[in-house]
Amino acid sequence: MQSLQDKIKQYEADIDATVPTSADELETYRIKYLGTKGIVKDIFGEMKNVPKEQKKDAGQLLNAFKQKAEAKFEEYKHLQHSKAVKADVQDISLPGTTLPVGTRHPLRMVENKIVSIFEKIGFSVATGPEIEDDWHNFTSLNMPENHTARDMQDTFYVQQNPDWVLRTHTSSVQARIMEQGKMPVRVICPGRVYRNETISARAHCFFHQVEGLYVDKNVSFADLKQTLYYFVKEMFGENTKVRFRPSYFPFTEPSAEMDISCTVCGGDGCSLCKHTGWVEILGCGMVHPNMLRNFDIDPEEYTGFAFGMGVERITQLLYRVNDLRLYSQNDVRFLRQFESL
Ligand code: 2U9
Repeated sequence: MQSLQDKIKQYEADIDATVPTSADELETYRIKYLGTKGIVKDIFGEMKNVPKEQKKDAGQLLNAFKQKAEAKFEEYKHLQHSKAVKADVQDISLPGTTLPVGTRHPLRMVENKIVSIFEKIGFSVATGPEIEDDWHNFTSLNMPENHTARDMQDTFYVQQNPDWVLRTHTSSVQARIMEQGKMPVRVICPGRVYRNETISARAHCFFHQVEGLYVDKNVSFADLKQTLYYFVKEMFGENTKVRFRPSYFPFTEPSAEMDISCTVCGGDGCSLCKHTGWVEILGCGMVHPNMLRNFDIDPEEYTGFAFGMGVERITQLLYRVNDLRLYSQNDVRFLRQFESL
């Protein structure tokens, strides 16, 4: 009995001295005293050696010891959750994780550049819907029903309503501006347009345009030429040469296509310019009098010029991208090449 009392005293002193500070330390304590092979169990086993007349006292002693051991565990039980809490705490002194930063899409960069060039000479940006009605996409633009120019454009029709189309050009935005009837008009219209084409390196079912329109009193073909000369020098460099060839567009009369000296060979002849030294970059012309009448504007009082270009074409000439599909595949190996621009 004496030795049992001594043992318990020692263990109790040990329990008093134990101050667990973590879930792990508490678990070590639990296993040591309260586990299936722990001290409490072990010491209860010693009851069998206690003489019969002392068993009652010994039992009380052991129960008190067991309660003390359990009370200690209960006192620090809250530490069991400390692991989860700890994991939630952030070390705010650690350096931040760097996230990969995206870059502007090459088409967007080129579009921004085109727009900023025209903004410098007083054009403002106008945008409009990509789903258009027949009037704004065709009829108001001098392309009445059955006009052959409609066939040139491989239109996507909206199934629910045959009057609706995916716009085939951003000219529909200019139509909406003209409709407002506020003169003068000097707008630039960037945006995505759609054509029902089989996708290949040279054709896609959507592409991007920037179209411009200037309508005022006394606007002449000379104004058109000077505006486009300025654009070409800003976009492709001071030494770039320019030429105009007669063409046809339903919106304009007279109409022209504009070429610049080849951006790859500078005019000497290469595969890009098919050995001509020239590459086509845009279409343009004087706004057709019928169009002005469609918007209740008197062609005797007002004249205007308009032009349109494909952003993919300009990007191809600047960066030699030779496959239209690359623009929409989102392959980062392609996109990263434009990171530093
Ligand atoms: C209004 C008045 C005039 C828009 C014009 C072009 C010439 C033109 C295309 C050529 C190839 C763009 O990249 S492309 O698809 N466009 O050449 N567009 S004049 O003239 C307008 C438009 C609206 C009210």
